[in-house]
Amino acid sequence: MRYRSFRLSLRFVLPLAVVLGIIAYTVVPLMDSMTLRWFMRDLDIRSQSLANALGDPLLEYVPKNSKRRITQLFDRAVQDERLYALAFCDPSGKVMYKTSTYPDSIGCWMRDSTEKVRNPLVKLQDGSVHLSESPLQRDGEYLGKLILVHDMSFIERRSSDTKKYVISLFALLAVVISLITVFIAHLSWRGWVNGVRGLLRGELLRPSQSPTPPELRPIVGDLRGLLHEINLERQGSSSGSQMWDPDKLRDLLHNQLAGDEVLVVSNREPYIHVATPDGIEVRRPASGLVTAVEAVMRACSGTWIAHGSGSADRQVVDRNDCVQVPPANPSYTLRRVWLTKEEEQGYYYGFANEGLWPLCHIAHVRPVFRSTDWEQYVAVNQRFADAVINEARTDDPVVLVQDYHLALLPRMVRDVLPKATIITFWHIPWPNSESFGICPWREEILEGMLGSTLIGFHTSFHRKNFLETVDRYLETRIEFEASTISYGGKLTQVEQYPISIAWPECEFKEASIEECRQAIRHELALPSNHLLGIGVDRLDYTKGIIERFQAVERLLELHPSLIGRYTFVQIAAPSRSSLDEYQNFEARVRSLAQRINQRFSNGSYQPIVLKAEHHEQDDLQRYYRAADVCMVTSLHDGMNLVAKEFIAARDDEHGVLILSQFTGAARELHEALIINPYHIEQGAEALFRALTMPEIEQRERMRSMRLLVKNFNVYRWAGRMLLDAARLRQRERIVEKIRSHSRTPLRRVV
Ligand code: ADQ
Repeated sequence: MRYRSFRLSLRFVLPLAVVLGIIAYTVVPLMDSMTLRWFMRDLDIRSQSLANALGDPLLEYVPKNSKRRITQLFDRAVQDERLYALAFCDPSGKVMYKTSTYPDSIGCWMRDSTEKVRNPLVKLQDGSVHLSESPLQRDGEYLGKLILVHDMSFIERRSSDTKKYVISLFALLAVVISLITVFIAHLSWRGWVNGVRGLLRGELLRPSQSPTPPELRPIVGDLRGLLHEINLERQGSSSGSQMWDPDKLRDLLHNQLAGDEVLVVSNREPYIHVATPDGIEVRRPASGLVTAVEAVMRACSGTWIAHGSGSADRQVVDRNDCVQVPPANPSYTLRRVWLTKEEEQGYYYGFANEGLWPLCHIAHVRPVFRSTDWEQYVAVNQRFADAVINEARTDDPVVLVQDYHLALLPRMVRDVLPKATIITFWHIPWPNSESFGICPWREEILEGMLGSTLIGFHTSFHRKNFLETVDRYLETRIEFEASTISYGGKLTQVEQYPISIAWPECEFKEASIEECRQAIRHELALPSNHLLGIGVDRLDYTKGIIERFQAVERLLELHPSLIGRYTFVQIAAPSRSSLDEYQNFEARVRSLAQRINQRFSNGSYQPIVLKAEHHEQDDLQRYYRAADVCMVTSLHDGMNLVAKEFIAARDDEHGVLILSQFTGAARELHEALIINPYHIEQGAEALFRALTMPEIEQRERMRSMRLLVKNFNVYRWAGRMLLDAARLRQRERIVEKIRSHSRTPLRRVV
């Protein structure tokens, strides 16, 4: 209380002191000099008119040397209270006539002893006087001069009076200003305090509840983000500081989910059986989703339901369409769903990859939406949902739904298994609400997804885009602070879970970095000290492969010394090749590589080596370990696991990662060289910087990124999601118990 009144009085005193200070140090001196100048000008005019008035009588009396008359004239004149004294000097500078008041020290005034013109203001013992002189002439003959001495004390009196008035006026003004300041400050402080209080209570964080004052809007946004981050951090830390690994994930499933049944459902299967002339081969598809989720499934067993797309898939399944995987060391069940060619065309190639994929990625390829594709999409989602329902042994399984191919499935499963805990993870970006609004079936997609208990995105940006999209197109209740959506009486939590990779366990004991460097250079017929860049992607227009090649070309233009010394290897797994867009893209990639190679080739030297084929993981590791630089230049990417795989592969803490700012990974891997892939010059500069980066800098950057990827690995990604699911599940069970109790009639107490 005392502090508050002190603050209030401070708010009053402070402006007052400021205004008074200004008066004392600037206004008063300024005013003094101004009034003095005014009065001096007045006195000069006045002296001139007095001298004129005295001129005629003097012209008469001076030649006659009439001392009595002149003295009388002077005495009459000095009766004016302001005229203090008068004197008349002859041409030789001698005082001839003067009033008794005329100070001797003035003499004939004009010049002092050093012959300098005197200041008209002279200080005498009694005060200051003002001097002026006026020559007396008759017919061109100089008779002498009249000296007029004016008393200045009246000026000082007037000046001090004026000073008093002005100071009082300013002081009054200062008081009024201070009071107004205090009043306004008080009002706005109250507004702020209420605003901030509301903010902290969360009122302003819920836009639907009360309008946010404009000045608090930026803070509200920041605070919302911060609260969410803190929440996530709290959840992360509550899950233990120990590093996440398969054992910890297994423990979590046993302890938190009490060994509940886990079902994964995705379009892509983790193992594809392919018929070859040499028999059946098992392949791992080039897919970020598979890379991540497979590691989790190995840890927690359960069943993975996916489209059986391999030519020999049917040959290896049992009568329930299941096969145990991984083939070398089976630890979970793969249940295959069979699709006809038409279904695959409409649902997978059509709606998912010609519609939703370009819709969610800003890569300037127009999405195509066809009603026939949509019908297949609905039908196939139902097929997968039926498979989940059939596989479920309990009525409340934990179902992990993967990606944009299965957006309708959560609602379909929820309708049959209302107690299921459904976690949907969206592996690709979520666009802003305007962009998503292009989809003719936007409401259906959103409703389908809201059948989930939990929806995950890689970044907070995509999470917010999703909340805003739902807010715009569906009648829901959204708690932005808690990141929940209430729709049709069901609550969906929306969170960000940045995906990652499984940190390599063996730390690459088989082949050292040096062995990999030499082996790969040997295979490519390059000298052992040749500089090597690497890119690893599916052949997809979102990955920025064209821009990457252009950056290599620009690098060689700018630094011709690198021609013949630097080669870029692009490993590109063919993907969705039956779509025109992808065929065109592949053709463009090939022809660009060819053009650049022709331009810079020299003997056997080619700056770009394009390996448009699938590679096994071990092979990819060798390339990662052999390269000096890895380029990830996606035009838009949910996360991008290649960036993390490269980092994990570099146990020598060398090598530089060039990373597009439009990947989710760029939000975590700050020590990479972050670039805008559309800016070709920037890409070329980053390449040059990477190739010439001192070892110590490479080490520092790589060490920091390795620590992050090691700790924030895929087990943590899955663990955090499952922990959240366990909490939500627990809450649902409690709510269910309360409901069933309230339905039981109370026993009458007799
Ligand atoms: P993808 O678009 O498939 O994944 P990404 O994250 O880069 O992209 O993962 C690609 C995976 O395929 C990596 O594990 C890589 O090693 C592998 N791969 C790439 N080219 C290969 C090749 N030629 N041969 C063999 N393997 C190859 C989607 C989203 C991403 C998100 C992931 C995971 O588009 O943004 O990071 O899901 O959520």
